[in-house]
Order: sequence, then structure tokens, then C-alpha cells
Amino acid sequence: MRVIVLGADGYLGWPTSLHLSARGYEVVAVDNLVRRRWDTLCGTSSLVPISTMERRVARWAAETGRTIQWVRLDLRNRADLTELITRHRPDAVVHFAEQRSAPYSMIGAEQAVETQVNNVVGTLNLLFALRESAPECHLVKLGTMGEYGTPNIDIEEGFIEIEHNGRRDRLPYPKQPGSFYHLSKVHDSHNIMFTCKTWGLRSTDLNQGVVYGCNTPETQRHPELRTRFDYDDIWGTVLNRYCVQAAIGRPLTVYGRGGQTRGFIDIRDTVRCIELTIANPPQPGEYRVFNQFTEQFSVGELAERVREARRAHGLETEIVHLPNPRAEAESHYYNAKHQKLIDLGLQPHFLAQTLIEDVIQTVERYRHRVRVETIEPRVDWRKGALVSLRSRRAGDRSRRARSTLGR
Ligand code: NAD
Ligand code: USQ
Repeated sequence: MRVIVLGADGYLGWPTSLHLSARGYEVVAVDNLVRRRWDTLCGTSSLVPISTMERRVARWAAETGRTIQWVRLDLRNRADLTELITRHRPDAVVHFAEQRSAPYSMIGAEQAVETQVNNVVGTLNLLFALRESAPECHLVKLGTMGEYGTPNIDIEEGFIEIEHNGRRDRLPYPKQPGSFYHLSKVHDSHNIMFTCKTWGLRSTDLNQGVVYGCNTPETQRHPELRTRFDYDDIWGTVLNRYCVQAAIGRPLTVYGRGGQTRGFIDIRDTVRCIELTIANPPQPGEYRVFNQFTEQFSVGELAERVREARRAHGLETEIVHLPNPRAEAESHYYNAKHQKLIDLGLQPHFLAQTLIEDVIQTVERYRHRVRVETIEPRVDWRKGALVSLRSRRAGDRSRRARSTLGR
């Protein structure tokens, strides 16, 4: 099977490309490298050094004899994207290529607009390209559990049976996203569902929870195959951030009371979920939703888990409750279904102390690369960027990029 992976230079896109290639899929890896530019603009950087895409695919070929074709392309360029789809006529497209940070999208008007244009226009261009050149292709789209928000009832997988005034229907589950980024995913979902119904495209929307971890078996084969690992306030996700904070002896930054509960997934399960989804495509015209996470935790509980993992080595870790920069419920009901990927054969890696220890061990190797000025939150949901996001180091580079951040 031929698969195009969009967003292949990213945290999840690169390990997914390797995972699929290792299993015999013909992989075309696509990215416009915008994330590396966003890092420069935010004064952030992957903790684990990452190679260029050219070096990565060359190293993969040297290690395994397998070819991944690398293509630099921006999804906002419809002509290029249509040409790509026409040239390769893929069996599946895995779409990771979006601006994925909620804090980035809340910096100010420029970043909110950039996020929604990048994500919604990129996905729309893809839908039109598929209609034109590969209507049978299975679109595997990365959505997010944050599309649902935190309702006071159980969260279903995409759809809910409703009885209203004596009549019943199966309707899209209500969406209550919590940032301009999460809103962009809702807009995508609507566009995809509409084009499945109207044009007969087929798609699986993977509403993924927060991802943690830094390695898959393939990325561990060689230092040049590693994937990025974010720990800062803009791109770092909560458990990865805690692991870095613990490793450098800083307090764990729980926002507010810490009762915010989310679905979480190990990066090794992410790549397996994509494989399972591709192997089990929907019918033409079908739009389906899988909730892609394996366990739920509150962010306070996760901090405790990291503290326990450190205690096992005789180390004490402080937990602080910072004023919450986000507008979100800090204690709420949360029970989200996540059965469909299990039914397809997913065998989850549940969060174990050993995983936390492994991540901290990797982090310790690169602790000299930590930019401590990017640990505390710099973006507030109500006020936008609280400080200039560019560090002195990044400022030098971003002047060359001739772009500005801030309100
Ligand atoms: P990432 O930022 O590491 O990777 C995204 C990649 O997409 C980057 O390499 C970027 O350069 C590329 N990209 C963005 N816009 C593009 C465009 N217009 N054209 C071409 N390439 C473009 O993010 P990630 O953590 O790997 O996340 C991948 C996807 O998974 C995102 O859609 C995200 O919303 C979703 N997701 C991530 C998480 C998580 O915890 N990381 C959780 C749930 C869902
Ligand atoms: N949080 C803390 N302390 C921190 C960082 C975060 O308490 O130091 C809290 C936040 O307030 C929030 C929760 O942790 O309640 C999750 O925040 P996060 O930054 O780990 O994740 P989020 O912003 O939700 O976004 C990430 C990815 C995004 C993906 C989403 C899945 O960046 O691409 O869509 O996880 S989900 O959360 O299910 O929508």
C-alpha cells in the first residue's frame, strides 16, 4: 500500500513514517518545515536534537534498505498538493500537518488567524485534491479529544444517539473546544464529514488525546532517527513537560487546581493506531470517528505519578500550582469512550513508572539543552502573550525570518 504522511517532520509524523515503512508500506513523507520556523519565532527548540529530513531518510535507507520518499510541500499550496496526490494516487493519506499548539493559537490575532488558515485551508485543499485525483483514498485525519471539551455527560466516539420531542437521531457529538487551535480541528471535522457525505470520500477522524513519550523502536535505531521532544510552554505537552522539569530539579507546573482531566496516549500506541486504522478502512462515503487515547488522568494525578517515579530513586520533587493561564474547568466530570481502536486490535502501553523513568533518563542526556526561560507559561487565554516570546538567541535568528510575535 502507498501512504502519504503529511506533517512527516513532526513529533508524531516522523515515527509514523518509520513505523509504516518498517511494515512494508510505501511511504511518501511530506512537510513544509514550518514547525522549525515556529520554534525559532517562539524561542523554543526540541530537547532531543533532530536531523534534517534529508539525513533522516538517508539514515533510514542505510539502516533498513527501505526507501521513504521526502517531499517538501505546503498544504496551503493547492496546485502543488493536487499534483502530489495525482502523481502518487495513494491508498491512504495520514494528515498530521497542522499548527497543533493551543497556546500558540492564543498568542494574539496574528497567530489565531494563522492557525485557522493553515489548518482549515490545508485540509480543504486536501479534500479537493482527493476528490479530483484519488476519491477512493482513505483520509486518516488527526483530530483531537479537545474538540469535545469537558461536558458533564459521557463522551462518545464522534456521534451520540439523541431523543428529542419524541424523535430519535444519531448526531455528531456536541463540540465545545477550548482554544482557537482546538476550534480549527472542529472546523476540519465538519468539512471532512460534509465531503464524505457529498462527494463520497472516505475518512477516519482520529480524536487523539495528549501524547507522551519520546521513543518508538524505529526512532531508537540511530540518533539520526530520533523524533522531536518538546517541553516548553508553547509546544510541550503536560507529561513530557513534567519529565523535563523533574530531570532538571524544577517544580512540576500544575496549572490551577489540577483537576483538569484528559485522555492520554503513549507515542508507541499512536503509531500503532495509525497502522490499525489504515489496515481497516471505512466504506466509500463513510465518515467515522475513533477516540485515540488509552487512559484518562487529571494533570494533578500525573504530577503525583512523576513525583513517585523520582521518589523510587530517593529524589524529592516539588509540585507547584501556578495561576491557570487557560480558561478551563479545573474540576469536572470526564468519561470518554475509547473502544473502537481496541476492537481493531490495539494493545495499549499503559503509563508505567518505568516509562516515566525512561523518558527522564533520555531527558537527562540533553539537560544542557533546556531553555529554562521557556518553562513558565508565557501565554494567557484572556490576555494573549504576556511577554515577548523570543529569547535573545532566537531573536537573532528570527530577525532574519522578518516576522514578529506578540499581541
Ligand atoms: P508537530 O508540530 O510536531 O508536527 C506537525 C508537522 O506539520 C510539523 O512538522 C509542521 O512543519 C507540519 N505542518 C504544519 N502545517 C503545515 C502545512 N501547511 N504544510 C505542510 N506541513 C505542515 O505536531 P505533532 O505533535 O506531531 O502533531 C501532529 C498532529 O497530531 C497535529 O495535527 C496535532 O493536532 C495532532 N495531535 C497531536 C497531539 C500531541 O499531543 N502531540 C495530540 C492530539 C492530536
Ligand atoms: N497543563 C498543566 N501544566 C503544564 C501544561 C499543561 O497543568 O505545565 C494542563 C493544561 O492546563 C491542560 C492540560 O494540562 O489542562 C493539557 O495541556 P497540554 O498542553 O498537555 O495539551 P493541550 O494544550 O490540550 O494540547 C495537546 C497537543 C494538541 C492536542 C491535544 C489533545 O498540543 O495538539 O490536540 O493535546 S487534547 O488535550 O485531548 O485536546
